[in-house]
Amino acid sequence: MSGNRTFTMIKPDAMSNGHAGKIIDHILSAGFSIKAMKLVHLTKSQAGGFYAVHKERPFYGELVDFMSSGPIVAAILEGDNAVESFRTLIGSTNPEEAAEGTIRKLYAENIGRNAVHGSDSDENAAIEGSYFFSELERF
Ligand code: FUP
Repeated sequence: MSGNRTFTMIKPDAMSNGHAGKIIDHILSAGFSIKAMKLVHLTKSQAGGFYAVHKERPFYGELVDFMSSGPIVAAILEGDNAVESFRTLIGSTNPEEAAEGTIRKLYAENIGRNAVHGSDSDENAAIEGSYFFSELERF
């Protein structure tokens, strides 16, 4: 059975381009509700920890530099079949391949600066949510 929660981040490119409000509106209009949300500026070490699974990938250094380059908005979202339906809403990792109308198609700059994150499994949604929010904050 699929879960009803996922984790997202509005990344530094979308923040500095002034797209955060439109992205939140897009998410709410799609029927998700916000269970937790905060603005944070990750250190390199915190960004590296979040993306530790990609440590051996060639883009890891660039990804960590980018994700610690400015503030982000982190949030836990609730909705039916949340992980899969949110990944459909945001579109492919590479905005050039993302479907029309998806958040990445609308707001991402490129595959690295791709506006938003969405968890890829229920298990990772729980791990990622607890990376940013204490038990008290995850109501
Ligand atoms: P996604 O699940 O769509 O966020 O994509 P991945 O988990 O494959 O990648 C995580 C992040 O690494 C992406 F959001 C951006 C970055 N990345 C690159 O910079 N280059 C790549 O070729 C692939 C991913």
